[in-house]
Amino acid sequence: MKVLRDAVHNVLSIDPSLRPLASDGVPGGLVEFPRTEKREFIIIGDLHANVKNLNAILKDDDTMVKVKQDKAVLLFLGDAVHNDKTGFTYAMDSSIEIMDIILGLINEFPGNVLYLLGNHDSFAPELSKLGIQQGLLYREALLKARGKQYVALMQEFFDALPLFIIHRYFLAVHAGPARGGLTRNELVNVRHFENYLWQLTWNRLNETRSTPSMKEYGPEDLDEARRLLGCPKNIPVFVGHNPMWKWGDEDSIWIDALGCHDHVILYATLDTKCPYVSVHGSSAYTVKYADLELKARHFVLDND
Ligand SMILES: [Mn+2]
Repeated sequence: MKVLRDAVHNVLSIDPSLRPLASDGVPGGLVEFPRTEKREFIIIGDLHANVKNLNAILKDDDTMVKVKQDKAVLLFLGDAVHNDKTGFTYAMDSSIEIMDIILGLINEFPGNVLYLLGNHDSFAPELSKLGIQQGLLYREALLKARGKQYVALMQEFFDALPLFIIHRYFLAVHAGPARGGLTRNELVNVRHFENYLWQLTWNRLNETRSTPSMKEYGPEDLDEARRLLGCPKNIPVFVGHNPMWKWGDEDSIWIDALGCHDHVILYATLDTKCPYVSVHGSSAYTVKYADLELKARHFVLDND
């Protein structure tokens, strides 16, 4: 309980010079880093309760050493919970476990760990995967494991999360831009615009290339989002949420899908490959792969 309470406090205590307050005085939806920001940003896509992949990323390439030394920031794109693999959509223990790890990271390094709100970071009944209401199941599991107060506090945690990052070298959001983009003021006050809140956490790429509906975005919306924020035309936009499995499951990063430019969809749920992104010193980001053998090797050694 204390871990979660501290995490809510830490998320709400992000420096207001980085995270402007909304009009009601509550920390807003936008975190914007100054142009002088020098740290490496390690961007992690949807984990969907894949604890192994999270640990692999944290161990890869001295990630945690850099975070401890204030040389790197971990940026989670949301949706760390709810295993999305067929046959496991009922399983909620891994969701509780992965949030324990992330909440611990937020508390240990509040200035170096950011978690953006995803559509799965919710107890909402409309969250359903293969007909299974994962939001409700997660709530039930938490209720059983941790009690009523913990569930209420987790809702506070969801409500405290920022949704959008502006950095000199990139933009990041869980699902994608809102149709036609949003201004800074709208991003800061996004919790007052239910429709925008929904779009930033649920929007999908328009795959048919027809006129997009209000639930879809395309290359022009990415361009409008960049323009409204005064960003360079080619600034990369990192999102999770829209895996393109139909193009294969050899990898879980999709760059410039469906006619978009400087657009990266990032997922971290595969058992075979675990991509993540590093941004350091320029918009020329690096795609890295965490070593998924690491844990298996340790396991063997531990059992010797
Ligand atoms: Mn999502």
